[in-house]
Amino acid sequence: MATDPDCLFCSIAAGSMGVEFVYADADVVAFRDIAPKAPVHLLVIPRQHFRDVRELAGDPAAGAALLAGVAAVAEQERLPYFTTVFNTGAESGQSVFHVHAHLLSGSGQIWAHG
Ligand code: D5M
Repeated sequence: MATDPDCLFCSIAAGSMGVEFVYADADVVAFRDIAPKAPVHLLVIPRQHFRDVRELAGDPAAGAALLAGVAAVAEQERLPYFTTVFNTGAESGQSVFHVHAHLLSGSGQIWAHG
């Protein structure tokens, strides 16, 4: 499995940063965003390193596993609705170049992440 020793989210996924996982399986981990933009703001990431959603698209099984992880987290956290955002490229607001799904929910509002 490809990981990048210089990548923050690879280190988080490896468990070496002490970040608490809300959810984990063989392919993905989920944890709380450090700067939440909604009452529920989780990040769901593959254990394997992909720079962004474009690179992830080159591995359909990994892409499907990430989406399955998003659904599993939502089910576990009993979220009846949620918004999922993939920022792609610095101009979009992507600041960590390890693909991650923002999962936002709560308070009956529509949440976006810029
Ligand atoms: O989203 C990257 C997100 O990652 C941003 O919302 C902050 C979050 N972040 C950065 N470092 C951490 C740690 N250490 N724990 C939890 N969350 C973190 P982007 O779409 O790239 O802007």
